[in-house]
Amino acid sequence: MQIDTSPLEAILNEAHDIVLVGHFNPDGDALGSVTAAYHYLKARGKRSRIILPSPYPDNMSFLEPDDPQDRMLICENDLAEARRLVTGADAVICLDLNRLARTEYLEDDILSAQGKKVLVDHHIPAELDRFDVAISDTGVSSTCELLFRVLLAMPDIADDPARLGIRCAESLYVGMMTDTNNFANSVYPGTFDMAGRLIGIGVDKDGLQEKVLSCYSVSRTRLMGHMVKNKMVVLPRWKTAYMLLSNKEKARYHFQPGDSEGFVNLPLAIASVQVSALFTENADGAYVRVSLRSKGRIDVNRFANRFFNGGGHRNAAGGRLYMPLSDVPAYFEQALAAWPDEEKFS
Ligand SMILES: [Mn+2]
Repeated sequence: MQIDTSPLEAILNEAHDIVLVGHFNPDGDALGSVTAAYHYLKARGKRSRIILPSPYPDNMSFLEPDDPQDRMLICENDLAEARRLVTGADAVICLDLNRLARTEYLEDDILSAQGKKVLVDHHIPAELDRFDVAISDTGVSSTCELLFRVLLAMPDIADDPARLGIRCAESLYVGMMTDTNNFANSVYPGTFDMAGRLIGIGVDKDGLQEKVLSCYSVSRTRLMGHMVKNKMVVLPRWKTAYMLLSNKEKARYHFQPGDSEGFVNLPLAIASVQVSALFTENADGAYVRVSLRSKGRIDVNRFANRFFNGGGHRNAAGGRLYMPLSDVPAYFEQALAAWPDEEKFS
């Protein structure tokens, strides 16, 4: 993969204050990519601030920049400050999102900001024309893998991963590891190449795995058991399984952000299940979060697009439903029945 980084290089050369923006409900790839970019820019002598729409899972706090002044800013804690930073930035770099609406609060602010707009993302392209520079590739595991390629192509790194520094390298590894579900999905030859090169410069693979993937509470593990045993509905006719997670259950199991990470993958361990869905009531009850996973050529991106106000990738997508959780099963079964065959396979 050859990436022409000269337009990005030109923007970075001119910019002094930069903001790095991730998506709502930030996951490992969002956090990995914004923090990796932060460390790279810092080493280049640039000031940057990370802005996230909503809080991140506790187990990712080790990715926080060391400098207290540079701590990640959460819109839900201080939206006015987030807007001020976006407005005043010389460059706004969005990572791991394909639509500005995924920033939840900042779409209009980013659009009207004076600074240059940059996108680095691996979702199906949607709004490339809204950016001055858009680096978008779906043929990678994660935004972190794409960012790794971009950084290696920058003149100051010159294809030498050792020049990234260990914090940057760790962040990149975390995003790739979490988005691939620890090398289980969306893995390309380049993904292993990246992993090998990062481990080669000292990234502690086992340590990161333990910190990020083996980090849950007792109650989270019990909630997972409850979901599989009591909530999973299998629809043999559609080779599909789904689970509903209500706010009541979240309270009962002391739910923390990130606790339902991975739940949607569990039914895919069943041989006869090709599609899995998790429907989670949002904390304020305003909508239901939809997570979809599929095996092989079944395309849940277009399914999410048509029926669930969302999108993503072929085998992993998400969206929202604006209806009570209790109405979801009937809607979901209707959607499965109405899913056109020509959109089902890609
Ligand atoms: Mn991602």
